Amino acid sequence: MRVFFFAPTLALCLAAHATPAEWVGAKVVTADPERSRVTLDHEFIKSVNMMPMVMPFKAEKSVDLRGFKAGDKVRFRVVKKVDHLIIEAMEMAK
Ligand SMILES: [Cu+2]
Repeated sequence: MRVFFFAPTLALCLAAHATPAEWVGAKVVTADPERSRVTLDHEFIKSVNMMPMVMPFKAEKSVDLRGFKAGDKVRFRVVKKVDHLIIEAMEMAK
């Protein structure tokens, strides 16, 4: 039984040490759902200490970009993958 509990426990431990991604406000500049790419005019991103700017992002396959167009006010979460950022969630801002 013990061996079955080992892997989940380790995963939880690693997750607890990762910086939790926060929601960041942004405005859509361009959206390319076919290539899972979106250019955002984003606010300060605390988790990676990035100043506000316009920049392109790649989104995870699970993020559906079809509902977004230039000018939309959104909020998104990014995760750091080695040397780049990838969007793991994005939705319209309220
Ligand atoms: Cu940036």
